[in-house]
Amino acid sequence: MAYLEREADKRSDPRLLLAGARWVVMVGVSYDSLAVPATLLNDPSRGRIARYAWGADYHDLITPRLRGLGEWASARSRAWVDTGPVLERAWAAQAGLGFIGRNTCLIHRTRGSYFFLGAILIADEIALDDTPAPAPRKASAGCGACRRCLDACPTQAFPEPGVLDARRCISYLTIELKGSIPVALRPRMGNWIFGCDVCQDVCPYVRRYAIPTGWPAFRPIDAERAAPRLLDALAWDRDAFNQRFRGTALKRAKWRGVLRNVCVAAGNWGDPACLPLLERHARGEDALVAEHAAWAIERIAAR
Ligand code: B12
Ligand code: SF4
Ligand code: SF4
Repeated sequence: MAYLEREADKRSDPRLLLAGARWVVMVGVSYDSLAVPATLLNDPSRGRIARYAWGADYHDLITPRLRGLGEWASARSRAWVDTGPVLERAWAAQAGLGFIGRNTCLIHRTRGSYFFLGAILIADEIALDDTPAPAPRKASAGCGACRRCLDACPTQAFPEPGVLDARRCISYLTIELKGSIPVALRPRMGNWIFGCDVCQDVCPYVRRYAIPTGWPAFRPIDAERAAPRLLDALAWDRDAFNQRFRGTALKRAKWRGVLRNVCVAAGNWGDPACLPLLERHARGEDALVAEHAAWAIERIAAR
């Protein structure tokens, strides 16, 4: 994630992104879908996908709408969701959308944290209408004495409350990391094959207040989109993967990245039924996938 370092100056001064920037509009778009039962998601014979990626790719859906809103408000604007060098959580907290929890997510006190953040930068003066402004919202409810996320994180990625060591985070390991997953962390990854929701799933704000998204496109078309069977996933070739996940956020990790993760999940499941497919991948041309398949075979044998 070297891009984080490269654009530090822009992150700390939005005027470097848009000359004369005067306003920041922060938007939250819920992606939570309660459609898939936890028993299915936790089934070790299935590979689990983080909720935000169950439906259509949020970049494709949200970015044009943010841009449209920016253009409507001003002749000079820029907008991003997740892709821009902007401190989305810090800005959202300042805008009153919520507080930054010990799990480092932006949490709304009556919506939880299963929502994307979008940012619009606006350079011109906005003509405000006469509608009375809503009473200023208290940004913070806060974590209080709770530390559920810190204790539940499978890879112990929080060295201290509110600080995430991304190198240990399953989200980083399954999506951002392009090379080999550290062997010591593989058994802790359980059945996650793309992203991770544990530190949000356990959060009382999420458990109490999560509401289904109003955007049908973020709902999975079926349970297989949220947690495909590992035996099916091991059999996908590049074309099958691309066809299944076209237009979703999974294309970011690409077929070989997801297959690498599927091998780890298969090793953690430990069922010998995976062996024929794993052996095929262990003999395959892709060295990265082959190494993870060999690891899984050893782990199943050790059981
Ligand atoms: C890099 C990144 C990751 C990394 C690192 C995450 C992390 N916690 O740092 C990895 C790959 C691990 C990751 C994982 C996930 N991510 Co992510 N990620 C990002 C990304 C692209 C950049 C974050 C960033 O800038 N980090 C760098 C540090 C320096 O910035 P920061 O922590 O945000 O800000 C702090 C400091 O800057 C400082 N600060 C405050 N004010 C100021 C002012 C100045 C001038 C300066 C210099 C500093 C400063 O305090 C801030 C708050 O602590 C953002 C999108 C974005 N552009 O913001 C999404 C984003 C944070 N991710 C998101 C999501 C959904 C996830 C996952 C839930 C996905 C999943 N299910 O697998 C997980 C959650 C893991 C977790 N517990 O955080 C959402 C969060 C939504 C929310 N409600 O909070 C975001 C906002 C994307 C989006 N647009 O929706 N992510
Ligand atoms: S997303 Fe998962 S691995 Fe990452 S910090 Fe949260 S619980 Fe830990
Ligand atoms: S689980 Fe508890 S400590 Fe963690 S973010 Fe939620 S309220 Fe805060």
